[in-house]
Amino acid sequence: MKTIFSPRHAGHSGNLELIDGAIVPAFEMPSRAEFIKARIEEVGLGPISEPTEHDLTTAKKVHKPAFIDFLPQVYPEWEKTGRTGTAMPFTWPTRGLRGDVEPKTIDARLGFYSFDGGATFVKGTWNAIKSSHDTALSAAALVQAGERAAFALCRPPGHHAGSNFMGGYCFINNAAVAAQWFLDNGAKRVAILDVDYHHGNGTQEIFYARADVKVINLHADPLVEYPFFLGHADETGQGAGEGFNHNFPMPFGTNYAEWAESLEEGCRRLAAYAPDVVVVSLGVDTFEKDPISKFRLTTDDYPRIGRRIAALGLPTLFVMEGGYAVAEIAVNAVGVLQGFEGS
Ligand code: SP5
Ligand code: ZN
Repeated sequence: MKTIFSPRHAGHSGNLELIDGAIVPAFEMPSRAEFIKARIEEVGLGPISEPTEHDLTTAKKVHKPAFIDFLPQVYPEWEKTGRTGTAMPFTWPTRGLRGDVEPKTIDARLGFYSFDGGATFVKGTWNAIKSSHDTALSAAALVQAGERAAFALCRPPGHHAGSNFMGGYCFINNAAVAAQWFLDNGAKRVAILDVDYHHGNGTQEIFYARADVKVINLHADPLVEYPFFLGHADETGQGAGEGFNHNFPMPFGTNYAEWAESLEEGCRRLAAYAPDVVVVSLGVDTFEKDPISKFRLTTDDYPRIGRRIAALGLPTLFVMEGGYAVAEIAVNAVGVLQGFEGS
């Protein structure tokens, strides 16, 4: 399987986040992608190449154009205030506040375009976001050109980013952009299978009223886990999209035998949709030793996930999402891809 990877991800580095009541170095860090790249080379998964540049036309179909235009402005505007370090929001237009008037200052606009404080910027962040977006589209083009599968080693991740907001380490929703790109290039139906530990709230929101993208999410129950405010089983889509969104929330402590029941039902519904292509939002934060998560999958389980996805028999684009047990995520993420390839 071919991999697309950009060294430009590394400029998104040194960010801080608020977690457990403290400001700490962000768990979403450059070594994540570097370990995965090294593991691909170690096991000989296949060639690794850099993305080509893609314009933001497709991104502006799944996101509001003004939101996409905001992202490259963030750090220059932050610096104009005389600040350095990590740019992050601290006020959000939640219930009872105006979400329809874009304010003018950088602090206000950061809050306006996010749902939490988890999408933070340093000087190299926009360049990394753009490279991650280009990585997804370059890998999608490989599948479009006839590869059975390809791996977009995206960093930063994307599945928490919605049509008009960032959050949860995510800025542009790489999987959603890739799905839209497949539709714009001949696919009639696309399925997104999100196996990250956290609900892919951004992906769900983007496609919620659409029947041309089926979204299947396996994740920790939002009653007790981030992102808390979306991801329940009764969210099945709306309007033309009714019946095209499928959530499988699971309790803390879920092991592979239990998780695989949701995967099986998700795959059954996916196959019934008969999509032209599958986009897998590949998070490996379901791992038992993940530092911010509470499922119990083990390293041996990840190739099993890959084998089940391969059994769908469909062209497949893997898009990297979360996973924070830094050394192990490489073995686990590449384990899914090896399992897909039959090893
Ligand atoms: C792409 C992705 O996986 N984003 C995840 C963002 C999670 N942000 C909030 C995490 C809160 C974790 N709380 C538990 C901490 C245990 N010490
Ligand atoms: Zn996650």
